Amino acid sequence: MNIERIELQHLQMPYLTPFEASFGRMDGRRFVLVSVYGEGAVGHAESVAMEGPYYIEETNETVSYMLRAYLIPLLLRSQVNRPEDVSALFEPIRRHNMAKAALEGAVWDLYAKQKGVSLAAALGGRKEEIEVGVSIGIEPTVDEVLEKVERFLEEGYKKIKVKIKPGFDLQPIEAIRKRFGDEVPLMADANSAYRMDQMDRLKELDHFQLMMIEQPLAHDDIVDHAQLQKQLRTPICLDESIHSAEDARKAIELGSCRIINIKIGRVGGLTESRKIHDLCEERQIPVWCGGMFESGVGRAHNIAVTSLPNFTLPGDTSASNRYWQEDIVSPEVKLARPGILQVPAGPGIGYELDQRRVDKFLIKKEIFRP
Ligand code: OSB
Ligand code: MG
Repeated sequence: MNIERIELQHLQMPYLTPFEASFGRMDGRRFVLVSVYGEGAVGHAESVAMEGPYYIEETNETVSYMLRAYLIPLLLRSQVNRPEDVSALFEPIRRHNMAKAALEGAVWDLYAKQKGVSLAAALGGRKEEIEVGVSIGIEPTVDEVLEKVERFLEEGYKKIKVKIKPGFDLQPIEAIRKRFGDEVPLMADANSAYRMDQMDRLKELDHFQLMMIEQPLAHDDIVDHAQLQKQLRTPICLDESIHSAEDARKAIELGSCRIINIKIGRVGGLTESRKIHDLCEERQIPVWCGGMFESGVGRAHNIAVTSLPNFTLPGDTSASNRYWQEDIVSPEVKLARPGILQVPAGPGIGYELDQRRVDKFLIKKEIFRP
C-alpha cells in the first residue's frame, strides 16, 4: 500500500455537558487522531483511550507511547498489501488494543480510499442505513435522567442505555418505565460496578424487561457472569471482558453472555471486530457497536462496521451533537431520520476531516516517515 507518512495529532475537545459512569466523571476528551498517507490518499482513525485507566488499562499516554515506540516503526518498515496484514503484523505485541486499532483503522480508511470504495463496502457491509441508540450517564438526580430520556426519545433514538451503579440502579430504571412505558427499548450498563454478593440487586432488574444488562461484574470476568446469566432472564451483554474473537468464543461457550458489545478500539481494530462479528453470527449471538465518545472520525468507523449484517441491535453511535458543539468532520454526523444514520457511500469513512476545526483543538502534532 506504500505508506509514505504517518501523522499523530493530539486533540483536546470539550463535551457539551459532563458525562459520569461508574468509573468516573469526564468533561472533555483528549485523544490521538492518526492519519496515514500513501499514493495520493489519506486515511484517518482515532484512538478511543481515555485520560485514565478506569474503563480499561490503556490511557492516552500509553497509546501515544505504543504508537511512537512500536506500532508506527513496525508498520513503516513492513510491506502491507491489505489492512488485514496490519492486524497480523501487530499480533506479537500483546494487548494495547486501542493503540493498535487507531493505526489499523487509519490503514483501513486509506485502503478503501485507494480502492475508491466505502469503508463499509471494504469490510463487506451491505446495510445502507443503521439504527442507533444513545447512552445516558449517571446524573445527579433521577429527574435529570428522565429529562435526557425524554429528549433522546423525541430525537427518535432506537435504544436508551442508562449507566447504573449500586445505589443508582433500580430508581432510574423504575422511573423510566413508569414515565415512558414498557415499550421503550431500554438497557442498563454497569461498567463492572457489582460483585456476586450483590446478585439480589441485579435480579430485581429482571422485572423491567430490559433488552440487556451490560457488564455487571468484573472487567476481566467471564466465569461469574456465566453463573449470573443462569439466574437472570435478562440477557447479559459483555463489553469490558471481550478483547478478541477468542475471548468471545470462550464467553459464548461458557454461557457468560447472550449479546456482545463490539468496540473497535477495545478489540484491537476492524479486522478483529469483523472476526468477532462473524463468530457471533455463526453462534447466533447478536452484536452491537459500543461508543467511546468518539469524534466524527471514530463515529464514521463505527457506522462502517455496523453495516455488517449481525449488528442487529442499535448501537451507541449517536449523532455528533450528542457530545460536541462542533465536530471535526464535515458534514457532521446527523440522523437521516429519527434514530437512523445513513451509511456513507463515498470512498473510505465517507466524511471529510475539517483541518480548520482540528486546529482549534490541536495540542501537538508528530510526523513519522519510513
Ligand atoms: O461502557 O459503553 C461504555 C463511554 C466510555 C467508556 C465506556 C463506555 C462509554 C459509553 C458512552 O457508554 C457511549 C457513547 O455514547 O459514546
Ligand atoms: Mg459498556
